[in-house]
Amino acid sequence: MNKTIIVSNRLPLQVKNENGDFTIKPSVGGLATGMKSVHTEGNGIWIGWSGLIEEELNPELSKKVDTAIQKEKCVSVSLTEKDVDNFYFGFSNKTLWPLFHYFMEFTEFEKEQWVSYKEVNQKFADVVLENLNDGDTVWIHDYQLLLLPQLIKDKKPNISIGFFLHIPFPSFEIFRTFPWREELLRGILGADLIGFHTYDYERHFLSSIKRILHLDVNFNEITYQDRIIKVDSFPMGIDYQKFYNAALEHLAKDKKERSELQRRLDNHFQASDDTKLILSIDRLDYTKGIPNRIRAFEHFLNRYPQFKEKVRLIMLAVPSRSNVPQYQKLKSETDELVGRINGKFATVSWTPIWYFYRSMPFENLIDLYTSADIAFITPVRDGMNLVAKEYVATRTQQDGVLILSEMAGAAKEMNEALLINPNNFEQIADVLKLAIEMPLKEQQNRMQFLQKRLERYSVEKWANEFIKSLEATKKYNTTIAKEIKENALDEMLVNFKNADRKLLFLDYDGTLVGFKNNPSDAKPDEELLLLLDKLNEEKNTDIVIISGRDRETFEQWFGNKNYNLITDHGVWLKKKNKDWKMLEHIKNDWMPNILPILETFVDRTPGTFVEKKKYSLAWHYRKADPELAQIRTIELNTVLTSLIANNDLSVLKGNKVTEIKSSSVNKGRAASRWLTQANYDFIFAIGDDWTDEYMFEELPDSSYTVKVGATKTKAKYYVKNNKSVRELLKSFIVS
Ligand code: GDG
Repeated sequence: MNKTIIVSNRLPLQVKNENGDFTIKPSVGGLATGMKSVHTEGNGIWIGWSGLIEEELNPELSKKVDTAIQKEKCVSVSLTEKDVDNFYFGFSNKTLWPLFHYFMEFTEFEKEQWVSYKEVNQKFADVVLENLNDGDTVWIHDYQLLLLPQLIKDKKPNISIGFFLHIPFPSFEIFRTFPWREELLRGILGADLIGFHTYDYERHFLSSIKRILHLDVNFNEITYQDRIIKVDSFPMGIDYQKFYNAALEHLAKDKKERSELQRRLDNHFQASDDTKLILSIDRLDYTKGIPNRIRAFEHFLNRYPQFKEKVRLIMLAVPSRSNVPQYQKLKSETDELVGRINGKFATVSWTPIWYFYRSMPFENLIDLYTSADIAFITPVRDGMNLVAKEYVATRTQQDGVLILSEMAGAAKEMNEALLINPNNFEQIADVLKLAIEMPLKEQQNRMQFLQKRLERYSVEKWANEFIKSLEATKKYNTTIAKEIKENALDEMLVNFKNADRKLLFLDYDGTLVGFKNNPSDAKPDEELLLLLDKLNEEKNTDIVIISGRDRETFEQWFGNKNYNLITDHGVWLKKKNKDWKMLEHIKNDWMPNILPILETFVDRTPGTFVEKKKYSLAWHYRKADPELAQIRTIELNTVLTSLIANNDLSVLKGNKVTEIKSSSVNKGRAASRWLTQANYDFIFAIGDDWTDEYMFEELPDSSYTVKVGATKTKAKYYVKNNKSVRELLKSFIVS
């Protein structure tokens, strides 16, 4: 039975070592809840680190722990203390975490830690591969395991792999500073589906893919090696019912059953009728904007002194990564700030900030959520932020106000919250006042909208949507052409040998030679000429180089050769031992009208130029900014629409080039015309570009049509790149 393997840095378990006695409890975090159905279905397993280091365990204990972990359908990856220091506290939390959250000043680039990151990703890969069977699906989570997708894909190319990043993906301008950027991106590209919380992170990622790896991206699909990789956004939800029901139960409790914390909160409300409680909950992390929040609250008390002794900020900061120096500094800064502000404003009966530096049991979390009039969530950068969503889910009376930083991923789907810029203290002070004074009706209106969406798009739904989308990529990748190798290649060569009359159509740019920044630099090299000479001498074999290039260029390059040539997309033909002949009589009186338009595009798009051919005009944008070029091509198409219809022209979108030419010529027509000359029983055509699709489409079904690069095509087969084209052509040489 096929299964899903979930992989994350930590297992969803709490393993405690108390003097050699181990207790294992499933942890109840959002991710574990969301993945529950995926994890428990069939033979599903979860692979990750248990939290115990190798040094803590002898072989006997280790076995004991593993057995207990297995009972929870989990498998542990064993890590040493050094691994944890360098891979987790080091590279994950001193490099990737700050860099991806735009904290460049905290980012360390240490080679030793990078090496450890690679080694630990390999350790994870080894455990996954040990537990993997054909037909299984793997879902990898988060920034600690960015290299894992490719490590698995290398060994098991047919396994379907999903990857989800829980933190932001930064803008290209930030990501480009990372020394091992290519390797990291290629690591992620081992996945078939790559998920982010928001569209912004998705487009930042795609932008890096285009600019750093120069890969083709078509909307949200990346063509890479022989696969199409899908990139999409899946905003993670929460276990809505769990929070909603816990809040209902909490409110139904009578006084005696209430927790100590709740009793203290109740006392606060007894102080006066118009008292308000403002709540924040987060891990003590510099991304969460804790010092900013405290300063903004100070600013609020100064600006609106009427709220002194009425409002209180209750701040729960959960200890986190306290081995990392930046976190220690943040802790002292927070302590100091809270101390200073409480010292400055406190009265005998009131302290403005209640600050807890600890984690609390779930029950207390619910006490806080249900008691707070306002949730005050102000990260300076946050992948999603689930606390904001949890607060909303506990508001069973639909009262309460959510103030949320627009820098949190959650802000994208929580428009009814009061959105703030965490660096704008004036705005925050005004918004706090607005929240305190917001009429109940308005609170309820906003809450209703927020709750509806959260209830619908729960964490379970999130997980299922991701898996559904991953399933869909499987079908997708089987519909693209097959790579021509092994059996298919052998069969083709046998047919070639046995055929009486053979025909090979060969496209030039991007097929026989690679792309150069300047088209005139793509001259045939010695190796290619030798290969073409040999093919040309094969018995009963016609080779035809069929190209959009102009006659003059081919004459210059191949004038002393005896090849069959078709140029200008099919306008000119030169047969072996014959002179050039015009196949189509084409007008080019349209060119003076179109050229100035293209020139305005060149002026506005750095790195582009127009190639003036005899029968067509080509606008090349290989060296331009890929995103700008994409926008400009759409724009150009719109501008040309009416002109091309009136002049019987067509616009061809080639490989980083848009070409305008007469509709009545194309490689398909030229190829069909060639076929009428003889009775070929073996036909082969190879090309890389849209212009070659006409040829693939027109040739008889029995032909071998081959695309260079694994993209959507009408061809039956593909080869990876120019190098493989030459290898393939060599195999036709018999004599
Ligand atoms: C990362 C991304 C993204 C907090 N204190 C206590 C406690 N919590 C629970 C909350 C909430 C969770 O921890 C915190 O989740 P966040 O989403 O707010 O933040 P990160 O930990 O930074 O998570 C983040 C998330 O991944 C998911 O993709 O949203 O952007 O940074 O569920 O309730 N739970 C208990 N006691 C506490 O004291 N029991």
